[in-house]
Amino acid sequence: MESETRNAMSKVIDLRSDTVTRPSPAMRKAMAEAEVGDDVYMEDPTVNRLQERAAEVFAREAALFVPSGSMGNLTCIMAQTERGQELICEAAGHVYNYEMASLAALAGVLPRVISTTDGIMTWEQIAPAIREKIYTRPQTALVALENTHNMAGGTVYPTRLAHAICDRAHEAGLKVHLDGARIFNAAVYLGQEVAELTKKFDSIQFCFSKGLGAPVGSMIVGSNDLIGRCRMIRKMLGGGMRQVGVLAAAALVALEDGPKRLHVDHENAKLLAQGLAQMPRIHIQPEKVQTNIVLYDIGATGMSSSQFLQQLSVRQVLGGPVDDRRVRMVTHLDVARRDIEQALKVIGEVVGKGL
Ligand code: TLP
Repeated sequence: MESETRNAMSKVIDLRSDTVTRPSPAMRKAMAEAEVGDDVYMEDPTVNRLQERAAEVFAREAALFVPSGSMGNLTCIMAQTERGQELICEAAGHVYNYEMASLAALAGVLPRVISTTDGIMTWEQIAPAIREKIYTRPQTALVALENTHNMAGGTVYPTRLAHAICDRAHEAGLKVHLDGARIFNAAVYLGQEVAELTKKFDSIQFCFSKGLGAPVGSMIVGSNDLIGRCRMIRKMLGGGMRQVGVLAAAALVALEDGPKRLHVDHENAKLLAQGLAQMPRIHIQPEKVQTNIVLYDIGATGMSSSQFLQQLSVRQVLGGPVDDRRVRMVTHLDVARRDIEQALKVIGEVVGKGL
């Protein structure tokens, strides 16, 4: 009781990311009771169950549990490229900006980036970036899309557009990878199944540890052949895990229960965006918020984003900087509507007060 009171008093509203959620009581119970074995021998029954279930949900042959989204993306890139080849991705994409340049440092692949306003590439933008087949040129091997697009504010690929990119890329002899860290958010927004959204991609990576609420882990989904190659690359990267069923158990709960409540995060993000739109010196277009990520510009307040965020953090509200003017807030399982109302009150105070 005493600790509950202390928690309530010191409640921080953490909107830095949907990665910050703590495992739910159902996840903790599943973790405690998980049957385990050595997954490098492929003998962990809970991991095997999770992989089979993920393959089933995505209507694919196979799946592979990996420690993180970053390792999932890198593993898929390495499985589908050779050193010295090129990968086409969006300029604000995660694989290019937030994975320690692993695609260059470890995969030996050169990124060719395409700038867009909303993170959504079209085939018309991609086609001119494909290299000619001249032997002195690096050769394009892979196109990587991100759905939802994190740093464009959780934007969603229209399914027909993503399918068309896959079809055209395949005709051009290229593979297509999906960084689907938040693909379930996209599915909820579109009212479509993840299997439908992703059916034409050669490799898919999705995260359990974002909106779905698990503490750790991501999944690669694709053909038996792809997953066989990814298993070897995962081991090469040090990602072969042993009695990891304790984590897979939480991920199984996340996979079954997580998608059902993502619409709540989207409603909370809308509420936040609409509240922000009414504040002086904050620039945001709330109609552009599609899922659980809210980006807004605080430049007109005269504060930098780090100064602004510092003012919020002393009042127990946390967000993250995108750049000097822009701030990102992400809704998730551990924030309720009343937390958003409180965050708006605090932001209103800070904006009203200025520096
Ligand atoms: N994103 C994190 C940060 O790294 C920015 C966040 O807080 O949003 N793909 C996408 C689209 C992601 O947003 C992330 C994480 C990853 C891959 C990597 O996942 P992890 O953190 O599990 O390696």
